[in-house]
Amino acid sequence: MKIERIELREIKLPLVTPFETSFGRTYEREIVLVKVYGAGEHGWGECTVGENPFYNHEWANGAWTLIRDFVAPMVLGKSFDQPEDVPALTNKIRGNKMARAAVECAVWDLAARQQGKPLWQLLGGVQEEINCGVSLGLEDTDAAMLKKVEKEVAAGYQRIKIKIKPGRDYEMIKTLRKEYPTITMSVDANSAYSLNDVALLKKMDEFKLLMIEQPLAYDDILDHAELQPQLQTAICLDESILSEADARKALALKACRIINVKLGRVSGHTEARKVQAYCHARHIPVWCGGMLEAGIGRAHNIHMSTLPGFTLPGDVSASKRYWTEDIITPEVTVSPQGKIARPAGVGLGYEVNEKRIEALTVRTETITA
Ligand code: OSB
Ligand code: MG
Repeated sequence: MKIERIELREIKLPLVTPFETSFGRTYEREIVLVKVYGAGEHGWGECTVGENPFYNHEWANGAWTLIRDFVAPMVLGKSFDQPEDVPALTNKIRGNKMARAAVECAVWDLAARQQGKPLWQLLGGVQEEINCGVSLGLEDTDAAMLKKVEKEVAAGYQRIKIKIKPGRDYEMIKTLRKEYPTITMSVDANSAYSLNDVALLKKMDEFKLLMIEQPLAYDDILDHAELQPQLQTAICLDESILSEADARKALALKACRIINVKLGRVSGHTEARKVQAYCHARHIPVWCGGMLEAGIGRAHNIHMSTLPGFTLPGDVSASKRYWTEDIITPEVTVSPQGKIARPAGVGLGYEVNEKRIEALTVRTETITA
């Protein structure tokens, strides 16, 4: 394979409802899209960075510059056999995995199109449908939270994840649990707590949560290893797992019992498959996390989620929960049983709506070999 041209495009896309986590509130997404060209075909990737460097070190404007100045020159014009060879072309770059993943994922789509296969087939996906949950952002009142839970339970989602932060945790979850004693529920702290909060975190065992996601620092596996044996509830690591090597360390230290795989966070499909395989061999369940992706990123997540071991419901849910109109057709829909069917078409298996993308575009840049 050889990449002849990379097009960068930034779009602005308002969320239908703002999304609040312990690190901030998002009203509108700024999304960097990547289109790669090779041998008369093209492939799409979506950079999963946030608008600011609060979830991790990366952010949209930084990712744009990094892809343009470093990732693109390292990939363009190079001959390689398969998409698995792309990470090695860019691994001189430290960190910046979401920026690198945007290009790597686009190359996977390109390879699938060149071979006339659906992406899931190229990845080795086995599941015909994927299990879906939702991630619910923070609301100021418990009444507003309850309303959101009610809506998503009625829609059929298999698991409800609630964002928590200090001051919006124990009492709020208690209220939700009282109303919904039997639904599968989890919480996500996005690193808002420390080992000083062990007593509070232990108290949450009474809610029989499926997991508590990333309670402690984003870069700290060791403190999670100290916390996990003190809790009945399973810890799931999100921010702390950037690679198969991190998964190995977290499992060796028993820092978690579940791992959230985010394509961008681990630098793309190649590494995501390694994390999945490592966990699967050790009977550690994984699930696909979300980063408020538009359709291209969402489609990549769906393909990844067909791999064995993605058994727990992920954060990948219907397009309409995020956007008045998505950038792919058909939009992603979820069945009343809370499942998404894997697409049958070539590559991503969804049509990229270039007209819609053009209308949302705030800047473009083309880089050639
Ligand atoms: O921690 O999983 C997270 C969104 C932005 C940043 C981090 C996270 C999230 C979500 C949203 O939980 C998942 C989604 O619906 O895409
Ligand atoms: Mg998370």
